[in-house]
Amino acid sequence: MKTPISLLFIFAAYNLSAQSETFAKRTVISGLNKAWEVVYGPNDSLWVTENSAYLISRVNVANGSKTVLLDLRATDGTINFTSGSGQQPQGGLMGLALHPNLYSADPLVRAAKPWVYAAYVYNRGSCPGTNTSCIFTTKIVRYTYNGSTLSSPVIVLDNIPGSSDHNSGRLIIGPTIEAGSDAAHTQYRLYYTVGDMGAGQFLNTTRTENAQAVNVMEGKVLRINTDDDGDAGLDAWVPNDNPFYTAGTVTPSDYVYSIGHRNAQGLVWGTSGATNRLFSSEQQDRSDDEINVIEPGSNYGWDKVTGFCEGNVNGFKIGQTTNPNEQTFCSATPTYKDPIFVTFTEPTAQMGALYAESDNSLWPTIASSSIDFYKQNKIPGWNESILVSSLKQDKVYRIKPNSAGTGVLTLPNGTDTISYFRGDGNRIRRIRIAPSGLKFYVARDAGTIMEYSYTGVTLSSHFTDFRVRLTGTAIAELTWDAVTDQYHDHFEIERSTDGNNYYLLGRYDGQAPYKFIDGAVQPGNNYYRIKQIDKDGKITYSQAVKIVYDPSKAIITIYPNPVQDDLTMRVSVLKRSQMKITLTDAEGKVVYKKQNTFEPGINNLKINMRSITAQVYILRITDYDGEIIATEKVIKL
Ligand SMILES: [Ca+2]
Ligand SMILES: [Ca+2]
Ligand SMILES: [Ca+2]
Repeated sequence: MKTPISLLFIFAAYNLSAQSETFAKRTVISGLNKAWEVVYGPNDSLWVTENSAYLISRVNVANGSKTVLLDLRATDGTINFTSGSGQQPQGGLMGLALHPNLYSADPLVRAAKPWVYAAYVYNRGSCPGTNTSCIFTTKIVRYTYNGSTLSSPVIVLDNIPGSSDHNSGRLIIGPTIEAGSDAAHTQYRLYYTVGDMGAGQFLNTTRTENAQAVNVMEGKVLRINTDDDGDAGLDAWVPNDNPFYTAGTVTPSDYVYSIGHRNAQGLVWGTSGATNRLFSSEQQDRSDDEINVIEPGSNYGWDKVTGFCEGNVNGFKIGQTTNPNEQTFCSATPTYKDPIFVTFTEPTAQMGALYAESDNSLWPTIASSSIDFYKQNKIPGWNESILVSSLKQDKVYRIKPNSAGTGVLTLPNGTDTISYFRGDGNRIRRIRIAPSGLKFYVARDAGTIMEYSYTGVTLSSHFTDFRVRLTGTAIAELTWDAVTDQYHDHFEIERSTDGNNYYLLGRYDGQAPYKFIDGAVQPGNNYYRIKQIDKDGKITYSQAVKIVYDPSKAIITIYPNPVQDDLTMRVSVLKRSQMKITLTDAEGKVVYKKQNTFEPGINNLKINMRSITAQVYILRITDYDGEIIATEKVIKL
């Protein structure tokens, strides 16, 4: 029976063709006791968890030197097992997340929330029956980072079920401060994956499958507070807007964000189109490894559905379901959500042969171990891609979700997947993208972390930002940022009053900073765009920016910029006007929002920027009807 399966697999793998981009590689560090999580930390460091050694360390990217920040086996006596064979649960020390404040250049911001979160299996409990693995327990703990050690453990969530298999264990923090009923409930949230404990297979053949049981944490994505929200008891760490939250005694379902997961070891937020989405990579059984878009309250199907809800496993045991009918379950379950992608699948006609194949290396799965999101205009074609690492195939796969988050796009090789970073040892545990978008870190179970540096051509001329603001009567100032290469010749500035027919306003031949003044802004709608022209005539357009010029409305100036303390907006209006001011970071996260009424004449409005992280922000001022009056790039020092 091996032959047909392995032939099928080779055929499927052939479609996942290899890369054309080039990379230089080096080993950052070796000799690790299996790096499980790798986080790109402040000051070009990699923060690493070693799963059976229970060490949390900081690795200097440049020279590979390792500083142990916490040795859990030495400090936590509740870890009651060794790393020896038959003792160590799957994973062990797993997820790690750094509070966003730790990335701030402002020491006061860092000192306010110097927190690091780790998830680990700590208790080996009863081992019922000879054919059942031990029941372990997992917890999520918050530590305080003082620059050289992690101390002051605070238990965020305890009594998460653990197993010898399928603990999942990925821990991340959402990209935005998430709203709550008051200041204490408004904070960043943790997202954590718990697997199905391997129920129904190998040592856990008789373990109950709980992925569909809302009030058991197994087979779930959990959502948890990063800080005490002031509620009594355990509720201090439960976000009150979780989809299954009920006030009163805290139960496991209060933490649950989504259900029906088998083993989601990858979890990442990414912006595709204009929407922040939570993507997961999930290991399925004999085929159908999934990429999902995780939404609150949704059901991802395990152990009633695997891969798409098309019936390919109908009649074949999945999890503890001996005779599944995928379509029957999906039509009876309105919260069910299909994956956006499966790496390999098999039709029903091949399932019998696949189930007869005992060598799991021949199953058409990749055993996805992690996922990261590429949001950079650096490597041509890569912006808004997902990278997925695999334990089985010694590869990192790139796929590109569509902007609606419902499926994936076709890549330049004509298929949905391109693979990278092959040939340096098997079992890739983690892929991490550096903030530069040009370096990639790959942790392998062999104990190494490799760095792959992109050596190809980076995107030629492209626009990274374009802003327009009214600076006086019928006067608009246009400023833009663009990356240009040796083929760049000049820019042309165009304007339209209908967003369709553009007219040339002028030409810019100089160097950065790029700036153009339009001294004849039209009353009503004005659309602007910048055209970049190469020496050979090749053209790239910026996005269009629309402003509305109503001479009766407002003239706005903003200073100082860059700003350290207070940003002053000087707003001159002819009549009483209500405006909305928002400040967003590069990822679209709103860090400041205010509605203000301006009185006729000159108004000064100050925004206190002291506690805001040092980076580039976009300030938008819109009028009561939502029309943009001005957008401005603000640099916080
Ligand atoms: Ca709460
Ligand atoms: Ca699924
Ligand atoms: Ca299916």
